[in-house]
Amino acid sequence: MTALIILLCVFLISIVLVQIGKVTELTAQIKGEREVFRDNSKWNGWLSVGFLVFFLVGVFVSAWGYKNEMMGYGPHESASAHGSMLDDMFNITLVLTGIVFVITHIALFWFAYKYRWQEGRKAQFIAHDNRLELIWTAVPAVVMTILVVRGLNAWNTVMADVKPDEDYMEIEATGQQFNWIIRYPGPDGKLGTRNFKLTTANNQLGMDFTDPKTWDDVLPGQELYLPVGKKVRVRIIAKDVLHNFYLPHFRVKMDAVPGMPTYFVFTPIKTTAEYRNELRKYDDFNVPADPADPTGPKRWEKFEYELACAELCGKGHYSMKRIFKVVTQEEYDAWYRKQESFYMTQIRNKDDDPNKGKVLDVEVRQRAKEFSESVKRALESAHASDKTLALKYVNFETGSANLTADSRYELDNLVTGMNAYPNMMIEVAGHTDNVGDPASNMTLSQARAASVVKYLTDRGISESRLQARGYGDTKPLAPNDSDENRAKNRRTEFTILTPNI
Ligand SMILES: [Cu+2]
Repeated sequence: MTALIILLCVFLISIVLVQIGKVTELTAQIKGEREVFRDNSKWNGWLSVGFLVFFLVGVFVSAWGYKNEMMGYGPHESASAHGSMLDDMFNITLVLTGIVFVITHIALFWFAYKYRWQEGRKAQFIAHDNRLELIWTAVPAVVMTILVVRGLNAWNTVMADVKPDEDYMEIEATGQQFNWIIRYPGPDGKLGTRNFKLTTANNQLGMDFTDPKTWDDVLPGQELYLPVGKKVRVRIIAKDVLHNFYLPHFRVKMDAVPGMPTYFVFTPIKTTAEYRNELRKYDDFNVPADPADPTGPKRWEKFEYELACAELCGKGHYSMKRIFKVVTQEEYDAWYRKQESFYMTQIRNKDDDPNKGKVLDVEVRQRAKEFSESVKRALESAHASDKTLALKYVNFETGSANLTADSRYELDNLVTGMNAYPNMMIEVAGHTDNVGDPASNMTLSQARAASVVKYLTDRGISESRLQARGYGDTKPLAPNDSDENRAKNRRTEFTILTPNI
């Protein structure tokens, strides 16, 4: 129906226009062609001026109306140290081209009015004018030079890599269809080596676990944190197709190219909370975030810094969104402490661990710390049951009392503990499962406890502080009904005999 009415209107308007044309022709015949031509020229001149005013006013009114959508202005101020530099560049270009735009439009339409056809006026032809040529060549050249020099300066500042002695943190972003895998270095501050040939379903980044730097690397969950005011260098990598690492609020945008690592360095200067507080001032952000829930949180309260992929990389492109929370250093440290090493939690001692069967330095350090803490706790405890501690990493060769090479780490911790508490006396106890003959189990467990005691006395601990005792299969921790339980029952323990230290 609407379409029909529109068609009808168009038809009627065309008829009116045709009729006006006919009337004009008739008047021309009556009044004389020349007079009509002069009137038309005058009208066209005035219409040009009218259009000029209407157009320029419209341009400024709409620019004012949309000012809050412009980058670097109002709610769209940059949240990174270099961001305002880029915004300023856009704004200076906008102002300069804006001035040219206004002048050329005024000139165009004002000239159309001023030099409209008039009786007896003749056009003047200028074939060549050196002065004019010079002006309209030199002025744009100077303006362009200023813009280009500023642009180059901004480019060099924004794209500069970190200097070797600078304080910064490095993270890695790997784009793949369809998510970003973000890697943080562990406490060593260094990201471990990668090799694409090592990529498996469990090791999607192809991290090289023979490199100790990978052992503490962290792959955080959905929530990513950055400390405010800290320079961040992002290594950007793509696994499959082109992606683009885009953090619009920080004015960070860099292609992720397969086979060619890129990077971007930026410093967040506003925490998420500070940015929300700024948005709060604007009406646009004081509406409910979810229109279906009018009493729910406002838009400014739900604001988050987003990471997007700005390359149309495939069907699931939109789902590459991630959230970066910018927080104070203390909040960041608290979050970072909760993160666990990917290697230690997902790979260690599984089939694809190249270090399977080896004790790593970090584990030696970690176990030493845990050991001394548990001895301290046992000494402080009033309960007799807390005084017995397992020597979890002390093992023997099958069927013999010979200690395995790796047992020394924990036994050295025990030596350290005995030296730290010179009055501490202990009983070392050997236990077996119920496989085999009870009498020989008893003998074996006794021999194993004695092996441990010998290790300690060899390292200078007085024999008077040590007792070795074999319990055979008489004190199982669990019923000997499964391999798992039998493994639990085969154990070496020590009990602190001195009640108070
Ligand atoms: Cu993508």
